[in-house]
Amino acid sequence: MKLIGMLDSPYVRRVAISLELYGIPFEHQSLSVFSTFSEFSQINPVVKAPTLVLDDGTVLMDSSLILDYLETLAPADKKLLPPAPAARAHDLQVLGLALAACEKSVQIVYEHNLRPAEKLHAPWLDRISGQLLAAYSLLEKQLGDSDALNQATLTAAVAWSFSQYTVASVVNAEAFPQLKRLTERLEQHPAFKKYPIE
Ligand SMILES: N[C@@H](CCC(=O)N[C@@H](CS)C(=O)NCC(=O)O)C(=O)O
Repeated sequence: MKLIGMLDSPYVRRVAISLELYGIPFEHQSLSVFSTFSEFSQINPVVKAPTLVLDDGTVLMDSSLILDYLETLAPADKKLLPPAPAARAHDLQVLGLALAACEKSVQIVYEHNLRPAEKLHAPWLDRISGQLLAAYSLLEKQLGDSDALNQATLTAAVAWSFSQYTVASVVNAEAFPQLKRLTERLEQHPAFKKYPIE
């Protein structure tokens, strides 16, 4: 299978790291949704990263849907989500917060990079910055001092690294010691090192 998209996308990166942890072989094609829009559109006309092209030609998009499929392929001892309902609900709650943090960070980046400076909309920026901080505050509490490596913690760490890479001025790292500690630890894992934020 082929994973399309750049590792500076937290969504692409969480899929690449998960594939590595599952032990599923794949080819990574680092196409940009911006600078290589037309090449990307030939693979997926919707131009969303990540896109996963299966060996039979099926095209999947949206990281959570892709990971839903990959989790079915993973051997039992490598699955990244717990099957028991209560544990699953807990991890999905963490994932919802981590993915909201990714989305709000991306929205802040797009607001600054894709709009002419005179068209920046301050009330929107204030709103999404507040939402981003709300997501990280809840995530900080939910994670506690967890040391596990699973879909919830890996996505939280990928989200945190992305926010520190792109919107560090909005998210003061010192206010989120658990996220900082977890991310520093997981970024040392070989799967994270193999697929670094670009
Ligand atoms: N919910 C999606 C979000 C994916 C997403 O927004 N990816 C960005 C790159 S970080 C993208 O494709 N941007 C181009 C666009 O939305 O037109 C997921 O989990 O995969």
